[in-house]
Parts: sequence; C-alpha cells; structure tokens
Amino acid sequence: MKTAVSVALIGLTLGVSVAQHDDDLLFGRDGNRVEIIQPQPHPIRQMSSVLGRFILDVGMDFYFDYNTGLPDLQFCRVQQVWISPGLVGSKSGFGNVFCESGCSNFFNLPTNNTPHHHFIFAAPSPGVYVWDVQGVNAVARGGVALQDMPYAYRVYMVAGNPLRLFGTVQPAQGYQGNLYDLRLTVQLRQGGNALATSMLPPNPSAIHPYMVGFNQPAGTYTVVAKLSKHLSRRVDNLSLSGARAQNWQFTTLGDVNGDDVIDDADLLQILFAFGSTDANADVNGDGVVDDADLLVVLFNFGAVGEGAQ
Ligand SMILES: [Ca+2]
Ligand SMILES: [Ca+2]
Repeated sequence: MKTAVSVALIGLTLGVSVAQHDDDLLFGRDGNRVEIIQPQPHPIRQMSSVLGRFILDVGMDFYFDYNTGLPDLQFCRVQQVWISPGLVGSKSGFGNVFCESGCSNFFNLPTNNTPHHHFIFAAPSPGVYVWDVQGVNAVARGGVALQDMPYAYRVYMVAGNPLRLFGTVQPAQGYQGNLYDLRLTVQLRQGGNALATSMLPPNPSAIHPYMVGFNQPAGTYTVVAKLSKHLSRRVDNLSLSGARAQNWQFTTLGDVNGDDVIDDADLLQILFAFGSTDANADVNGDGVVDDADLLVVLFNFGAVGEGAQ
C-alpha cells in the first residue's frame, strides 16, 4: 500500500492542471490487482442541502505514481455493487449513471480521454445513504490485465442530521460465508409500532461495517436488527439523538426464509435445494446445500428472534 504522504505530494504536483480532491477515489494497483489507493477507508461524507435536496460531489481518478508522474492504470471500470434506494449519482452530459434500478451503474476510466471525473449524488430526504463500488476489468500502465477488487469499497453519505446507528456486525459462529453477502435490516420501534427500517449489506472494509440513519425525532426507541439467515436481536429503551454506536452480535443461524422463526418451513427449503449451490438455502455459507445446513436448522429448531412480532 502506498503512503498517504506520496498521495499528498502527487496532489501538489498535479494541483494546477488537474484539480485533485482529498476525497476523490484514486484507482491504482496493488500487486496483481486493482485497488482504490486512497482514501482508505472512505470518510463519512456530509451532503449539502440545496433546493430541498441533498447533494454530494464524488470524484474519481487514477492514482499517479509519485516517482514517475504516471498513472498506475491505463483502464479501469468503476462498477457499482450496491446503492441505497433513493440515492442517484449523475454527471453532466451523461445523466443518471448510478441508481437502484434503470441506470448503467458503471463508468469507465478514462472516458473522453481523461480518468478524472466528478459525479453529483443526490438524495430526496434526510438519512444515511450508501454507495458501494469495485474496480474491475483494470489494465495496468504496462498493459497487464489486473484482478478485480475482491471487496466492495463503501462511501457513506449523510443527508441532514438523522438519528444514526453505526458499528460492527458479527454473524453466528457457524457462518462461514462472506458477511457482505448477507443483509442487515435495522428497525426503529416505539410502543410496538415499526417507525422506520433501513437495510444494507454489512461491509467490514468500510469505516463502520454498518451505519443507518432514520429521519425521526430524538427520543427513546426499541431497535431491532436482523441479519439474513439469522434470528433478530433487540435492544429496548435506547436513547437516540445524533449518532450512536451499537454493535450487533447474531448468535442463532438457520432462518432461511427470513420470517424470524426457525421451523419446518426452513427445513423444507433446504431439503428442496439439497445438493445444490442455492445461496438462499446455504445456511452456513460454505457454497453447498447439504446435511451441515440441515443440522444447523435442526439444532436451532423452534427458536424465535428477539424482535419477532
Ligand atoms: Ca424461518
Ligand atoms: Ca452449506
């Protein structure tokens, strides 16, 4: 990994001709694969309130080697992996490029003979928004094809001043798969009523593996978190105002159908997928559906999530 110092010096060297910004995603090379050299991890970004919307400028560029002044790469595709509903990334002359559905969700560097581009991300209401990307199909300066980034790089964007929860997400001990393949759902409740829900893939490479925002007043809430394939956890009487750390440890695996109960419906789904690689029925995340998955469900049979209503 190259140092932040050399990146800063590059910024100075190129400062006049190319407006490089501290938070621009700089795509470079780490051994045989493409990597976002800086910023690592991406800092939490505050969106600006403009005409009733929230917007943020997100830049990207190649990483330029300090000694040679040359870019690490000659080509890289910035591929979106996940984006929060409602968040849209657009660029003058290109329209909406990144969004939940109906966008191309990738951008090639270089485009129009330059690797340096800026996108405006916009969101309609206060909250925490997520944009996850990977560098793929990259070609190094010398012409060598590089391996894709093996993880998703996350940018958190905060619109307004929502209630925020952030922290770590620990799956059950028996889960062997990738945490990013699961979905974390966090729900705010008061008096038994669900007020707001936010969902995202946990991302251990991000500044916080999860952060969610709720456009709700400060107060005392019950918070329920559910990780896919796991039973939910619940914390009562949580006093929320601004941002607060809340780590989640999920202990019980086996809820294949996501109804927060482990019962014969889960068992049946595994039996129907037995011997396949169906990711939904692969309880322990080892890539196959077999008796190990059945055993997990049988062992936890009858268990109900803390947040089940
Ligand atoms: Ca179930
Ligand atoms: Ca399995």
